[in-house]
Amino acid sequence: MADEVVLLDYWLSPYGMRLRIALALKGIDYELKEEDLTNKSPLLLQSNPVHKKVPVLIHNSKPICESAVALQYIDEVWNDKAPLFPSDPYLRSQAKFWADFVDKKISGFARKLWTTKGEELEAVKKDLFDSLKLLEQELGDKLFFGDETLGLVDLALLPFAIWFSVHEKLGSFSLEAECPKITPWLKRCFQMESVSKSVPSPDKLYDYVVQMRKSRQE
Ligand code: GS8
Repeated sequence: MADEVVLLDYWLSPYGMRLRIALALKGIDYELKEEDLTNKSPLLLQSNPVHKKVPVLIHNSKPICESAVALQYIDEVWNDKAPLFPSDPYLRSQAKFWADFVDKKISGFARKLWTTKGEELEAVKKDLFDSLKLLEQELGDKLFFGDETLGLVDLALLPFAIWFSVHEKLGSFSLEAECPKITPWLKRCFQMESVSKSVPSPDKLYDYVVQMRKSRQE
């Protein structure tokens, strides 16, 4: 039976972006169903009755929820190409640790950067840079967190790093000065077709934010 793969997603979802890149790296054809998160489809509510969130991967009619779980599923089912998890148990544990760090620590900054001001914002930025510095240490001199190729931690961090780049462009902070390895790493990621064809670039998101701000002022 040919695989039937459906992705319930929303184009701005950082978690959905992870799965889009993973499926592209593995060369899996899938049907992308864009959700309206203000009016969720019956299929989404049925497929993810617990959290009612995107992304949901549906493989041969079976739903897999939570991006971290779905990434592991993708890597196990389509294991002939582009491994996302290291095969060595210790290295695998470390990749899971840092992907979990991104979820617990880094993901929250995306909202905080928009919703805080003044001194509170300065503290948020400092906290973000401290966290990204830890990730820079983990990256070390490697091309990607997955070494020569994209791996779990690259996919976990990339969608949030795109937003940090947008903040940099908006003049909110200087990511390049504070965390000099993150921007070149992000550029390297975007040189890969699996990334550039799957997720909006920082420039596209920047234009989107500028447009949104303009339309709010009109
Ligand atoms: C997070 C999914 C999520 O927050 C994962 O898949 O890793 N831990 C989950 N999805 C958001 C869109 S991205 O901000 C979502 O579906 N929100 C809709 C809602 O909360 O109603």
